[in-house]
Amino acid sequence: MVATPTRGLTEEQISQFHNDGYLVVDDVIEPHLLDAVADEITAVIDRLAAEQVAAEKLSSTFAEEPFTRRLTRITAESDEVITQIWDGALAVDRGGALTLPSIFEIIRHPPLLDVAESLCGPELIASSIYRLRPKVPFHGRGIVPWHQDSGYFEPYCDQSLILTCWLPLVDATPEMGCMQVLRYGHRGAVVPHGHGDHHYLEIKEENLPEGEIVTVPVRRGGVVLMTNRTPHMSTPNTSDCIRWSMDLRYQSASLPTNAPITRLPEEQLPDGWAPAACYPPEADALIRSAKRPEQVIRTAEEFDRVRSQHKPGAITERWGNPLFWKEGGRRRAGMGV
Ligand SMILES: O=C(O)CCC(=O)C(=O)O
Repeated sequence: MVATPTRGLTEEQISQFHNDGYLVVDDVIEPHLLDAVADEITAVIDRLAAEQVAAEKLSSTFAEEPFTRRLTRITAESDEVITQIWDGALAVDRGGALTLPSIFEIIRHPPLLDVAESLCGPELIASSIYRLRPKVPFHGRGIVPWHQDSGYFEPYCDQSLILTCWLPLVDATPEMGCMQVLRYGHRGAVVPHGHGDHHYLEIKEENLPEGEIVTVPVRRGGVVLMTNRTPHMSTPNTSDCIRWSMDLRYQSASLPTNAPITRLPEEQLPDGWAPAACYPPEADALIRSAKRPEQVIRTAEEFDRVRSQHKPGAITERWGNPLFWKEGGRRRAGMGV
């Protein structure tokens, strides 16, 4: 069955998002696009698992297992495959390229961009801060503590909207460790963050803003939208299936960005800001534009080129924390966001 593409958000949905700090939208991503992501990830797992078998660290590649269980079987014997996936090994076999084409197709999926445009405006930047999360049952790394995404971003973007689109590749239920959000918690400032386990930033309970904890199950094809100040976390996966999910981020091109674009007159930033970005370590890309369509990034190869030419900028050591990022490095373990 093909989902009916959503043509952006209604006025009511937009106000609900701004009021609550989050919104669930069903049937945004067409199933065949999610199937394509699962297929490409499976090909990567085939390769990584075969390497582990050859190194005698794994007894089998477990190729007969379904996508929702295979990594659990592998991880029971060796953590190396899942660790490489968490750390962004998905594209090692493309000569350092970074993005699976199927993932890029989701990043540029028109119905998803329609939703993002409803909130961020028509000149849209896709951030490279996209994450693929294989949340294996009872595996510690998938448990993400309370945080606001702005805890990771530069303070000058605190009051701007950087939209997180969290989308599962499988139905995400409470047992599988779907998202929890603090409804209304986005209304104030970015609160202090410290370091939790697995290098994720964490808001201590006493620093959590006022709000109502809401568990947010979402069906495959749906998206959970959050602001960058919305406190959120995810609970343990106590089911017997892997909660595969991705989180993507969008913002307006008028905000600080390192995307290689010609800024429009109305987008000029104060001196010294360009090419400052809300998250300088990773590359931004123009993903939709009516005013400079020739600069839009349209293929995974172009996206990879922007990413590989990007010179990671330093981040403000806002919480007195050690940097997660190494100059010249790529995504590193623990880049929780
Ligand atoms: O997927 C998760 O469990 C956590 C996701 C998250 O924290 C995020 O998207 O910012």
